[in-house]
Amino acid sequence: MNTMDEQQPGPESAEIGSAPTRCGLVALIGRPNVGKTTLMNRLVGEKLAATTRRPHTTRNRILGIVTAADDQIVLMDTPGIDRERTQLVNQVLNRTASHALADADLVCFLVEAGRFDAGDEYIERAIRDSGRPALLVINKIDQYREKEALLPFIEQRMQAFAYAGVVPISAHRGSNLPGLIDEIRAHLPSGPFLYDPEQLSDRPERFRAEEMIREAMLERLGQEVPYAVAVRVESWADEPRTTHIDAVVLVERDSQKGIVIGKGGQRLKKIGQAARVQLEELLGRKVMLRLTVRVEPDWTRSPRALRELGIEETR
Ligand SMILES: Nc1nc2c(ncn2[C@@H]2O[C@H](COP(=O)(O)OP(=O)(O)OP(=O)(O)O)[C@@H](O)[C@H]2O)c(=O)[nH]1
Ligand SMILES: [Mg+2]
Repeated sequence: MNTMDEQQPGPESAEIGSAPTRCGLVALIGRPNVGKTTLMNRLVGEKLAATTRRPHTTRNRILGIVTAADDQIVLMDTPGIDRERTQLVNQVLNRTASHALADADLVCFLVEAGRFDAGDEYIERAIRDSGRPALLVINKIDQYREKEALLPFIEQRMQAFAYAGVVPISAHRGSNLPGLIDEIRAHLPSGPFLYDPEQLSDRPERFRAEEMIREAMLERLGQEVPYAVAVRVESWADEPRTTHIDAVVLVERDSQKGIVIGKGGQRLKKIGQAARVQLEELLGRKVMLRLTVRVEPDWTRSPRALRELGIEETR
């Protein structure tokens, strides 16, 4: 006798059109540069936010929405948590991540394969204190050679905290992302969708454009300009053939302005060219981009300037 058959409802009990849905807020939490945004962009299948080789790239909570059949995963990308942050801008970033943690139905704690330091421990403690269920997501396995060390590492972490699951991935290569999605789905609460199934993010195109410009810029600056750069789109005009975008790059000091502009304006030109290519891909049309660099002294220290730039505690 097949017991499976017995458990299936007969045709008379089918609930047509009323399949129960699942939906949850899933926070991507981790140290700066572990690959949180790369993972969100990959899972959503579009570039929603900037990713760079530098730490402290993400400055806002950004939602990435993945809807498939009866499940909706609302990913919350967050700024990397840095336990040694002292500047105002950095404290704001840490708080944004903490709020996301408090709001989450499930936490994906991202770590880098082969590296677990005091910064990760600090975050693990915060997750434990939050009382949220968490998956340990071990990223960048593509560049990790000592695979035999992975099991002892996982055992060690499971002793420190009762993770609901452990998933090794490569966000960059896309390895084991279906495995991660399955693991997330298994922990989603039942409930109605929070967003339209067609929607991919809570952010407008303008925000994505600013992110693309910022990414093009950060990738082309050395360490001389720390994180004191921000981008603001000041005007946007969709004309029949072309979209005209004017954006300003804000820096804190004249010396930084010179660095961004480069000799004879060469660096700014290259930044603009790279950003334009990305913007044309995003919008699917021709883009004319005008970039201006402006000095706004000490914006990273001014609560008002941070707010105006959209760098605020989002929840
Ligand atoms: N080799 C490898 N590199 C990766 C992987 N995932 C992300 N990266 C790289 O790691 C760097 C940081 O990625 P981000 O996605 O910006 O990291 P983040 O955690 O969002 O960083 P913050 O926003 O600064 O907190 C980028 O250069 C990515 O290309 C991966 O699976 N393998
Ligand atoms: Mg990021």
